[in-house]
Amino acid sequence: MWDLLATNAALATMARGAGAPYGLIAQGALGIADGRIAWAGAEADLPGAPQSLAKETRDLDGALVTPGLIDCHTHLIYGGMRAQEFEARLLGRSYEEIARAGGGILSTVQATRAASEDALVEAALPRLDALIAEGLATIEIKSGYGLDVENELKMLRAARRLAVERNIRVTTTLLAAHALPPEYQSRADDYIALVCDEIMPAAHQEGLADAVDGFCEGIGFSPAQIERVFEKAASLGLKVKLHAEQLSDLGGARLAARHGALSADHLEYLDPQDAPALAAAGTAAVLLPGAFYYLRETKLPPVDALRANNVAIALATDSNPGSSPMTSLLLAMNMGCTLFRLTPQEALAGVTINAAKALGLDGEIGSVEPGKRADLCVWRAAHPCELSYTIGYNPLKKRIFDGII
Ligand code: DI6
Ligand code: FE
Repeated sequence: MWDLLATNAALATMARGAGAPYGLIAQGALGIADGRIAWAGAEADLPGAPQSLAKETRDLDGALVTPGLIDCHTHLIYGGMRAQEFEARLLGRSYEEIARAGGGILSTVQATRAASEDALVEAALPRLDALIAEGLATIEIKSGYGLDVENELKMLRAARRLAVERNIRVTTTLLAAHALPPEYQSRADDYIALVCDEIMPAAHQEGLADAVDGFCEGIGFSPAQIERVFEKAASLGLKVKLHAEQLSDLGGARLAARHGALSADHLEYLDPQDAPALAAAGTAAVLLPGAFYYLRETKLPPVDALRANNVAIALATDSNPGSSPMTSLLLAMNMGCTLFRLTPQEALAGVTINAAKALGLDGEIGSVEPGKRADLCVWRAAHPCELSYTIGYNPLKKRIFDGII
């Protein structure tokens, strides 16, 4: 006996290999038991009379049901904000210029170090609530504004606590190799040693890091330095991912693929010839149109090459105080379509099944299929392309997390 049977739904299952676009089942039904999807298919194929199958049945009145949304790349935990930097950029200074002058990421590092764990949680909750209001079920949250043992761990603990404060799944990523902390100026290799010898082992020992990330960039770390981070992560059994080719092409995506990374993220400056390496490694491409938009980038990620090589394309907010102060996955979907020319189907896959793949969780979440967690959204929409179509309109009717409405 299932806990719940929902009938009369338009199911956008987003199941891989489904024949119909979006894996759409027009007159669909869905059984939920023990927080998981027990059955999903055409109502006509239900294995019995509805009342005999579940303790409770609900008629969804033809509403659209999708997987719960997944934001697979965020920096949601941080102290302070950077509205003045936004203003400075409008007065003519560039993002890189500000970063090199000790502003940018480093100003957030200062504010994050000064904040208590409680304060970080309090500051992040309103941002998280904005995402949840649009159907978020799972969020990846990175450290990277602490840049020492104590503060990186503080950020990761704050991230984990969000899953206690709200009904969501949180995955955490150690991004200690995000920027060079001021006390290590001109000693980048020594800082990488600290990351490898102290920060990463400490985070791992406390079970605070589900993965390890780095910023491979002129204003970040070199491929050789990132490689040291990746090698250490592998020795601890931690998965890796990389901020690659955001502002220039240092070959980060190739490096990520060589290390079997879960994802390579940003990728505006990706050489199209590197797409096959991502595909062969099963490394997802995470596109972040919010940062592209906010930095007024003009170089487009090579979407055609990613598509042609069947690289899984995910979309995320990159929610952070500097380059993407955005807390809307629906807006990321719209921007993915308007700016990167993704189709609405690719955009929805980008925040469901492919985002799950980017987190290594596509066996558990990301599609409406038997066995997966019952994370679902019920929308005031007749067709899934509507989710990418509007700007600033929220059609969410109900959110189901782990089987609970
Ligand atoms: N790339 C980004 O877009 C964020 N981090 C990164 O490596 C920006 C972080 C910030 O500006 O605070
Ligand atoms: Fe980022």
